[in-house]
Amino acid sequence: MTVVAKKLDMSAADVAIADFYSPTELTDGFHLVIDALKLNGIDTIYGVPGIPITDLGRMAQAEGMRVLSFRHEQNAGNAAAIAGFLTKKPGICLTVSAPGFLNGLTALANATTNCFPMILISGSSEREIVDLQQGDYEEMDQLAIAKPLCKAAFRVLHACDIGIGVARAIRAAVSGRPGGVYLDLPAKLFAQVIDAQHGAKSLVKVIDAAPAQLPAPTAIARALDELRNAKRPLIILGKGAAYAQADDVVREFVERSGIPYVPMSMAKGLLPDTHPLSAGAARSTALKDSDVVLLVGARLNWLLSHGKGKAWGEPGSKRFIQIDIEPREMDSNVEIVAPVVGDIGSCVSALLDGLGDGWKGAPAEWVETIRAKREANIAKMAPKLMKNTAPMDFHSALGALRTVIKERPDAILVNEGANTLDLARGIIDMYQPRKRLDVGTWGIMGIGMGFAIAAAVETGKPVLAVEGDSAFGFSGMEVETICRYKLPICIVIFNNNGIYRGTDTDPTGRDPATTVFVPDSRYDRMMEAFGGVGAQVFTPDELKRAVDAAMDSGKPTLINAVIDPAAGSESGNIGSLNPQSVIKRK
Ligand code: ADP
Ligand code: TZD
Ligand code: MG
Repeated sequence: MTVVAKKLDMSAADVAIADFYSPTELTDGFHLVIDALKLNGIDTIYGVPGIPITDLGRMAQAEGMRVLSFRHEQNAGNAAAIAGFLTKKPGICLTVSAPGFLNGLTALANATTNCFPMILISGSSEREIVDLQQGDYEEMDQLAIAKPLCKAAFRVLHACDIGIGVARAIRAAVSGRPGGVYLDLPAKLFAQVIDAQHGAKSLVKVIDAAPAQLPAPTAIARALDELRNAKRPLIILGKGAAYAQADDVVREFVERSGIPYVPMSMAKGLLPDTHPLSAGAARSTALKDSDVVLLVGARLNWLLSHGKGKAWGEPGSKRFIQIDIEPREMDSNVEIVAPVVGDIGSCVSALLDGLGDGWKGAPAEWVETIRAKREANIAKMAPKLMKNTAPMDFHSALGALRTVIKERPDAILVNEGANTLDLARGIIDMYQPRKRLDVGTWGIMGIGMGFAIAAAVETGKPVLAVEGDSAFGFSGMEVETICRYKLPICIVIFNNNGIYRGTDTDPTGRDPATTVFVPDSRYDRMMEAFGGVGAQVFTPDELKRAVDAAMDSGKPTLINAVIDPAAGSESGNIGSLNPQSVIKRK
């Protein structure tokens, strides 16, 4: 009793009285939540404190967990989401009720969309009052609101159910297709006291949270038949393949099969982008002219033009094989002639075994076509990356950062923006798996600082965050968090004075245009305000030197890279998605 009573801040007299009446040791909701997380190997929480979870954070820290406090829940949620992607354990985001919960919910929905495992744990108000809508402090029916936006949502009402609640949340987040889970913990739960032994017994250590899912032998045989009959086979690696951490077997399969591959954005580096079979720089040709396409942890969503249309060449020219853990992903956009349902490690191993000694390699003519196209495209791009003049454009600035990552392949690259994103994705080669973290399936702005912080915390590696000036603004206040925890993060702002470009004007002459910001802003001074290092650079050489200094020092650094405001194009590479008005008004 005494130990627990002290944690509850009882006076000495209260403790004596409690000891007299109750010989057994007690525990409470706070401690059971912490014990349940720790029992399952979860050691880090990202969140924002407040009623009713302030003490939960404090106690978790006191119990040895890493608890990182953010300035806004959305950034804490993004941190939790990417922690999930990097570690295959659910990242935990902890928020207060209604507004804090809603701020975290965007990140939860984004995690679910991207198939990242995370658990949003929010404190909530009194059920009796919420359900009668009597106006409690931060009243909101959070469970109902979360449900349609995540993979699963649970509420725990009794302290003795915390163990099961946490276990269900963990299993739901990481098993099958990973995703976001909401766990609703009402204020009253935390202070509920139960017998400590009973409490300890109620905890559940989740066994085999994400069990291997073996593909059916017939599915493997069907897929191999398709590959054997292909004249122009192509592999597309998606972020599911990066998440799966089956790096060796994926690499072996690509190399043994000799089939060219295109990495999706966050799968870059699974094999080095400089690999002879990489078709990254020949993407258009590879998509258009291939005849059999093997998708590995990549969905045929908008990022792959839904598997149809001009990007994929002649209608009917393609046969798709798809490896995915989610059976319902098959035929979501076009017919999948060889669905392979299972986890990527097991499926790719089975394909590799099936290639056997009889596999003759991919047709040489096709491999050569892709190689030639890739080399031609790389040669065409090269001079643009080498200019060393001011003002910088995207290409010349990215040329410098490309060299930084080549020299520091274990650094993690976080990337968001429009031009800053699309051009960096093409220009900066990645050399190791799970080193490129970006806006993902939704193309969402605001992931930058949350991703950067969690990447540094979870991996201990240096982080380079390449940010459009608009993109950075969505999570910019977290530079204080970066300074507070002294994280080895170097932020480079591509400052072109606005969204896409900094040159638009309001035709009426009244206000700034909708896409422009205060010109020549000094974002570097934001970092200096909190004790970090700030720098402003005008040329690629200056940029390279400043980034190298930051990465060598490991100090929080923000580099304001001045980019020609006229250099960008509307929406980067995806301007065609903008609807066009046909109405002309005078
Ligand atoms: P990208 O954006 O890189 O194309 P997507 O997010 O569209 O990637 O696709 C990732 C896919 O990977 C999802 O359909 C998901 O179900 C799948 N996936 C995630 N983890 C695994 C795994 N371990 N085994 C098999 N498939 C997985
Ligand atoms: N809000 C959210 C949450 N996500 C979004 N994707 C957008 C708004 C729309 N949007 C984009 O798609 S890119 C972008 C916005 C606002 C910013 C582009 O400006 P930037 O990049 O400065 O970050 P460039 O280099 O100037 O193109
Ligand atoms: Mg910009």
